[in-house]
Amino acid sequence: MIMTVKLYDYWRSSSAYRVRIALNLKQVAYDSETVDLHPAVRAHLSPSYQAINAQMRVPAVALKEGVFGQSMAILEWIDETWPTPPLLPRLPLLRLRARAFAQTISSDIQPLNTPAVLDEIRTRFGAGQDGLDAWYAHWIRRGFLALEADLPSGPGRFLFGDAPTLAEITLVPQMYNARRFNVDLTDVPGLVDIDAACRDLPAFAKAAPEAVRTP
Ligand SMILES: N[C@@H](CCC(=O)N[C@@H](CS)C(=O)NCC(=O)O)C(=O)O
Repeated sequence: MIMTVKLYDYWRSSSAYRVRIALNLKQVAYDSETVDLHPAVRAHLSPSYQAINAQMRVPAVALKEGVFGQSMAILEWIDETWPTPPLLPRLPLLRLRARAFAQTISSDIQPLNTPAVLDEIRTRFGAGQDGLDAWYAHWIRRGFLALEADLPSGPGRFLFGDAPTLAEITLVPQMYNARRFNVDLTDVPGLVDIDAACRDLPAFAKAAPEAVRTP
């Protein structure tokens, strides 16, 4: 299928980073349109972006049928539209585990640390920078320690064999956030190893924030 996807994107958004990785793994070309989330700009809250994406978040994909947000739904759409290479393992039990791993990050970590939530804690409850940093690290560490305690032990370089899945696609951007905010990773060595192995792959390297950085 010949098609170029338009992606509403921001270089530092971990949710958009997931979609960039998946599109690269599938070798699907995309045009990135920056929605500047920087606190001094907050373009995602502008009326013009709200008219495009009522959720006022990135990522979103613009298709001829409309604009659609939510990175995990977009990842599934990508996998269903371009089935090769698959983003999930073959066996149902491993698919369950890969999805659960990904959702620990996409449902239990990232939503608590997104700018909208941090802004509310700051403005409504008066949290200072130390409090915000502690909050941020708390949710990453709680999720990461759970993932580390239950890492799959099958053969292969990655979590579920010799190819990355939804699990790694969500892990690597969250590890980026953890490093960016100096979260202690010394007791999650398995996650650190998987992250490093993934970042060696061209599809992950090309999607990295430093590789797609906009001013
Ligand atoms: N569940 C959404 C989360 C999207 C999300 O929170 N994106 C962040 C950037 S990583 C965002 O746009 N935040 C804007 C805000 O918090 O106001 C998804 O997976 O796409």
